[in-house]
Parts: sequence; C-alpha cells; structure tokens
Amino acid sequence: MRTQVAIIGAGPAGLLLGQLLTKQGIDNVILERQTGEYVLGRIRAGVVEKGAADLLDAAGVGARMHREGLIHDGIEVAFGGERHRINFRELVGKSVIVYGQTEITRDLMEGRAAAGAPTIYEAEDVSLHDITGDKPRVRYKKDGAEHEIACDYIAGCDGYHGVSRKSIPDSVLRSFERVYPFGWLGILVEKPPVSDELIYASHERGFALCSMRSHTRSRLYIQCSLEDRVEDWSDERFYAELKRRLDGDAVARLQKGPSFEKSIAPLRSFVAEPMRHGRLFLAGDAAHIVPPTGAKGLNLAASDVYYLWQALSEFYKQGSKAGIDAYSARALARVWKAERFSWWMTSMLHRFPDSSGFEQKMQQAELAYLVSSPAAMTSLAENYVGLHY
Ligand code: RFL
Ligand code: PHB
Repeated sequence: MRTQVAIIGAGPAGLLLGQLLTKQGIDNVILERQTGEYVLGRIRAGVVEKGAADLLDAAGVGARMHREGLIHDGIEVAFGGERHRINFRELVGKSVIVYGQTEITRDLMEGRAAAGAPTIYEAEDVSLHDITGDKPRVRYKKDGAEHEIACDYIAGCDGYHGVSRKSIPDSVLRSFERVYPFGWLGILVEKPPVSDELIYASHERGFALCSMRSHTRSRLYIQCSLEDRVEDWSDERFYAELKRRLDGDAVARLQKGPSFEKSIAPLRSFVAEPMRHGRLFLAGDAAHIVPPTGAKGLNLAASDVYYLWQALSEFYKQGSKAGIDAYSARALARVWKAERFSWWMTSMLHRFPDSSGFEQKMQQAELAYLVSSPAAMTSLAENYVGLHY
C-alpha cells in the first residue's frame, strides 16, 4: 500500500490530523493498535480551548460540540473554605468549551468514516523504517499477516507509550521530565454538577476538582497517593474524602450517585525534543505530557496538529518545506509555555507529601495573591483559555 502521510495512533491527535489532511485532498492512513471501542472507552479530557474548537470546525466535525458543549466563562478556585471566581470573559474576553474527549473522538471517527478515509484498527507490531531517508515505510501485522505502507511522511500520534518516539535514536532525542508524588482518582457519575463552573480546590488533605460532562453528568477528582488502588476506594469513601476538601456550599450541593467509571491517573510533566526526525513528526502525548491540572493535554495535541497540518499542506500545495523545517521549534515554543502553566497550577494546588512549613506558606501566599490581583488572575485566564497558535 502507498499513501502520502502514514499516521500512527487514532487518538484525538491522529484523528484530527487525518481529518484536516483528508479535507485538503492529502492521502493518509491511520494505524491504531486498539479497537475503536477501546479508544472510545478511555475517559480523559473535558476542557476545549477556542483554538482547538476552531480546528475541530476546520475539520468539519464541530457541530455537535457547539450544540451540546457547555461554554464556561470562568473557573472557581477554592481554598480556606471560600471560593473565588476567575472571570475569563471579563479578564481576557474568551471562554472555553466543556465537552468530553470521548465525544470529540466519536465525532472525529464519524467524520473519518463519512469521508471514507482508511483507519486500520488492531494493527499489531507497528514499526517505522527509513525515517531519515526519502522513502519511509511503516510495517504492521493484522490478523497474523505482515503489511507494509510506503509513504512520504509519518505522523507519530501514538501517545506516551507509542512506538514513534522510541524510533528516534537516543543520540538525537532529549527528554525532560518531572514525576509528581501523587495521582488523581476520578469518577464519572450521572448527577448534576456541584456548580455551574469547574471548582479547583486546594485543601490540606489534598487537591480536589469538581468538573462535568453535561448538566446531568459530573466528573469528580481527588488527589490520591500513588500507592492507592482503585479497589481501595468505594464510592462512599470517595465522597467522604471529597466533601472534606470542599467548602460548605459545594458540600450542600453535592449529589452522590453510583460511579460508572473510576480510575487513577499518575501526574507527570514530560517533553521530548526535537519533535521531528527526518520524515517522522511527533504530535500530542507522543512528544509531551502535562499534569491534568491546567486541562492542557488534548489542547496541546490540537496545536501540534495545527502546525503539522499547515506544514504538510504548504508542502503538498506549494512545494515549500519551510513549515516542515520549522515544525519542531514552532510546536515546542507553545508546548513549553503550556508545560509551565500546568506545572504551576499543579504546584500551587496540590499537597506535596514532604513539603515543609515554608513551602506550604508559599502555596497559601500564591493563592491569596492570585485571587487578590487582577494581573495574576489575568495571567491564569490567558493561559487557561489557551495561548494563541
Ligand atoms: P492518545 O489519546 O494517547 O492517543 C494515542 C493513540 O495511539 C495508540 N497507540 C498506537 N497505535 C499503533 N501502534 C502503536 N504502537 C501504538 N501505541 C499507542 C493508542 O492506542 C491511542 O489510541 O494521545 P493523543 O492523540 O496525543 O491525545 C492526547 C490526549 O489524549 C491527552 O493529552 C489528554 O487526554 C490529557 N488530558 C486532558 N487534556 C486536556 O486538554 N484537558 C483536560 O481536561 C484533560 N484532562 C487528561 C485529562 C488526561 C487524563 N489522563 C487519564 C491521562 C484528565 C485525565 C484523567
Ligand atoms: C475533566 O473534566 O476531566 C477535567 C477538567 C479540567 C481539568 C482536568 C480534567 O483540569
């Protein structure tokens, strides 16, 4: 088989890139290790920046997001028993859309099926070849048979555990990492949200987040220990701990219901440089991870895809390689700013197991400064709604 761009991974990054390329008549094939149902079963992001929403529109799959997504003009930051609103619309004139990654993935999959573009699910043992030559190839196994795709370029959109980043030699790739000493335990529940907007709560027992997927479905998180297992946390225990970390009004409005999803996610900051090697590009979680506190992971995947889409369309439509040569530097410049924001939000809001009294005082001062200073709130708002592409 031959294609122009072979895309590894059918997560949001791979599907969005595929849809944008297909719209421009650029041939692409997506190879995905899992089944489509498995990919849709992963419960992840919930907050979409304007830039990412615009890109979904450009890909022709934004209609349901605009119909069903919830526009949020701010967030609430809670500490010391009180909640403080950060008004994005007033501070920076923008808002975000609360719409689940599962729904975005479904919309992209449906758009791809309607366009008739090929996705090969359950592709095993994907391997990349001749990425520094003129004629790269991708090999995989499907139903026991070996296959090969010849292409011009490979987009590595296969997430943190994928094969693409590992195909770049150690002598070329530099990684930067911070692993946080805690995780997030999250549940999904068919109950209305505690508040109209997201509540990010800092408490001496640990961080908590009240988020949502719709007016009738809540997504709730609490900071947990890395030793904890999901089985240790009954719904009762989860709600009891969440209540301890919320203010009285939020506790009064919290409706408990049986969770239908419960999982623990570790928190990590990670960046691999460069994001291009020869004819291989990395995009999304394949190149970088942020802790979820700033809601940036999916949105960064979208901005990488934007730069890569521009680069590939410049190449195929105008014969220019300028965008291809600039891709890694352009993407990384934005990635590092989102890394900084996610690290800062995480550092300010979580309880670190071995933090000293001084460090805790610094966190309290940071929060007090944030909610008392229009400059500080504007900085949070500008980053939360998303820096320009
Ligand atoms: P994905 O979604 O991991 O998709 C990669 C795909 O590649 C496949 N794959 C392979 N395919 C073929 N061959 C191989 N060898 C392969 N290896 C892997 C995988 O099966 C998969 O289908 O990466 P992508 O597309 O870069 O998208 C990134 C986002 O999924 C991620 O950044 C966000 O979910 C992060 N995130 C959040 N981001 C936000 O913008 N806002 C949020 O509110 C937000 N909340 C979150 C989050 C992530 C969380 N977890 C669990 C990590 C909340 C949580 C709890
Ligand atoms: C979510 O709804 O899953 C969510 C929202 C905001 C975050 C992280 C996760 O910062």
